[in-house]
Amino acid sequence: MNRATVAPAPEAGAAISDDALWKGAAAVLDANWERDHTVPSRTLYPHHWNWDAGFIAVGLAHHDPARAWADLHSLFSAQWIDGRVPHIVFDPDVSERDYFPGPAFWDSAAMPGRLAGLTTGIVQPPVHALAVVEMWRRSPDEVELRWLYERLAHQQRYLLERRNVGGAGLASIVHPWESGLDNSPSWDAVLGAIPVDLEMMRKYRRRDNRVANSDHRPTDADYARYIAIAANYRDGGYLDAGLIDRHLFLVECPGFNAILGAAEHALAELAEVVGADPAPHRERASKITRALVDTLYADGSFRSRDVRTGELSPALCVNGLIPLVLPDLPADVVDSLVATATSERFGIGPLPVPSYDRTAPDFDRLRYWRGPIWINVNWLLWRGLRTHGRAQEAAVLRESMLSLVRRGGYHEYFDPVTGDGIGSAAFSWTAALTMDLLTGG
Ligand code: 2M8
Repeated sequence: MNRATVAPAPEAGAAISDDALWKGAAAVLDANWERDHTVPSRTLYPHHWNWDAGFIAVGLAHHDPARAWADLHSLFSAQWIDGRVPHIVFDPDVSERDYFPGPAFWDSAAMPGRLAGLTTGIVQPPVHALAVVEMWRRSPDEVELRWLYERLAHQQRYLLERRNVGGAGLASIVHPWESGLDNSPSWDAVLGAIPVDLEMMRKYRRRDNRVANSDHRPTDADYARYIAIAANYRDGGYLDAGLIDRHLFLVECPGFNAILGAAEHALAELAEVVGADPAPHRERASKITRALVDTLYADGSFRSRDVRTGELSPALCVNGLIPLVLPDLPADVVDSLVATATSERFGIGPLPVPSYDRTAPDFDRLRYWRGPIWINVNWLLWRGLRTHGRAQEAAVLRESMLSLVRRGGYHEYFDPVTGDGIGSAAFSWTAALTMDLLTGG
């Protein structure tokens, strides 16, 4: 596939049939396929990303299942010895100049814990088991399933054991990038205590701002902190022991942990297929749900927690609604999450849920994870609503996601006021999840 190929976005406002929407999504996934994996976007993200691969595999399971299995196979081939699955697996054929921070910054080749490939040393939310259930349902491949099951379970053990920094049975993230919601207001309080060294940004050159509108991206101050936090973790050899004494960013994110719990439920299903014992997965899943409710639930939604201070973030962000994906969430908690999701703060309706509380004074409709609408998190909420029998809200959310893509194209994110597409125009997870939405899941 020619690297320059970018699938055309549907014309804004055009009445697009489901068939045309499907074909457009397939064209994006085909154009973004590279040898043994799908890139999130040709322009902004030319490597193999961790949680993107999970969402993309859900769409590929409909469109080209062999590619879904191959994509996850190549991602998990880069799993580290301790079980972590890196947040980026770098394509050795892509120039260091085409993404920052690239392999030279992460220096994973020097790390004894790495097994194969040039990678980062941080992780992302473990959505892959959810995707594998869908892949198995639509196009079973027993050899691949067995291969992946072991590695998925190893990933869970890494997150639940080595990352249980706070001791409550939840995984801590060590970097905002690990949440997938990079510049979410969820981290503002924690980041506020970390000094900004803008000199650092003169030493490095960001590439994202050269290929995307800088008003839609994280600021230089954000990036200076991202680099400082990543460098600190890297300089400690990416080791997790003793992090509490030497790392400033340690956060329990409700979205990350809800996905971790949902992954245990998915692994219980997969365990039955491969002849393993599903019971430990179910036990771990219910422990995670309990820990989430006991530790991160406050005032009708979930908040992230600074593990060093024990403080809950005051910011009400979309990650606080993601625990809806947990089937064993208590009914009163489900009710309050649905109430928040349908309130003026997030307002499931003509438009899907934004990434941040619409009524917050610093709601920013254009800046990345500080307001814009993202399809992947809405897709998780859609699954959660169906899990809890909220068919009506689920149907409204599905239709609002589809009409957004029909109008704006397969964009990376969307303006929560106008519905216009922003960010990368031919974005893989938007295309992949559109396919799943079209089939009704
Ligand atoms: C965004 O994050 C990357 C860093 O991982 C970046 O801004 O360069 C996020 O939206 C993240 O969730 C996503 O996985 C990644 C690739 O699509 O882009």
